[in-house]
Amino acid sequence: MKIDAQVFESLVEEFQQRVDKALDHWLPQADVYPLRLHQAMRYAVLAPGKRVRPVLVYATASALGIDLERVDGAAAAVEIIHAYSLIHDDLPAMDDDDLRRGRPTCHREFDEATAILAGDALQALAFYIISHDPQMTDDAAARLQMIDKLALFSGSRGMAGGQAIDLAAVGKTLNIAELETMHIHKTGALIRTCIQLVALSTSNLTRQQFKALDSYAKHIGLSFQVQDDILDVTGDTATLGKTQGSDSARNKPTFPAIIGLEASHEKAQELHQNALQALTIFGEEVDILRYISAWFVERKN
Ligand code: GRG
Repeated sequence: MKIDAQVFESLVEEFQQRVDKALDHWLPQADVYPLRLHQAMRYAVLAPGKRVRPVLVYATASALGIDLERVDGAAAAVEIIHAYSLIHDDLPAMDDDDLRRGRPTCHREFDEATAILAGDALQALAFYIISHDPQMTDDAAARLQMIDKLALFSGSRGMAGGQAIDLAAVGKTLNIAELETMHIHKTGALIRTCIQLVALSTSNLTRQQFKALDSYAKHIGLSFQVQDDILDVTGDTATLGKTQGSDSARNKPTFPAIIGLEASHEKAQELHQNALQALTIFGEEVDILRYISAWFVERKN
């Protein structure tokens, strides 16, 4: 399919709606016992997020000619892991935030214990989906590898580890390499997982193609975070749906704080170009991924 800006926008919408259906399917209904926990899980996951990780999953699958049914489970699982990380990140023990996705954070809407449990239960649910979804793969070894990747990239050597580095860095001076290491783990690892899960759902990908896609994912994972740091300075709370300026208020190391705003924009552009460079072995079938990279550095929320 030939992609232009309008087609891209409608595909993003289609993918967002598609994952919302999958999420609704996998999340326990709000009237199922224990009610309050299930309500909190649905509240956090189904809140209006951008769904960039599921969009990346579907976009990669469509670029590679993989049926979208095969990756519905992966799309739901990565979004659920992401939602759990947001719930826990907002807790008083971590960032202590009141606003998320334009709504009160989970612990504000419910209570702290329920929010902790909702995050815990969501993490378990993501692994349940990967281990149970019959559409993902017929190959038990591939399914095990998907579980392995999700565990590795979301755990202490991935996202949760990045969060630990982040919490330890508050009020400290990091150099740019240390800042990148933190973000590569905290944000980049889950973005890489999106592509890895899709790659595991097909046997038609060469080693060279896989490496190219992984390199693309590494670059957009970091560019997404650079842009996030920029928006913390230049965005507004209403558009962001979370409290603007909270990173600098908490004295967190960010790209603008370390290299300045202009150099941060340049860094984001450089990462975008590197991501495009990684895709040069492919043709226009992966144009959707090129558009995603541009979206990551141009987004306003
Ligand atoms: C393991 C507790 C724990 C946390 C992991 C990912 C993370 C660390 C914390 C979330 C907070 C944060 C600001 C992370 C950086 C990644 C990021 C930019 C998250 C926001 O993601 P978006 O913009 O959010 O995709 P929406 O709401 O659109 O889904």
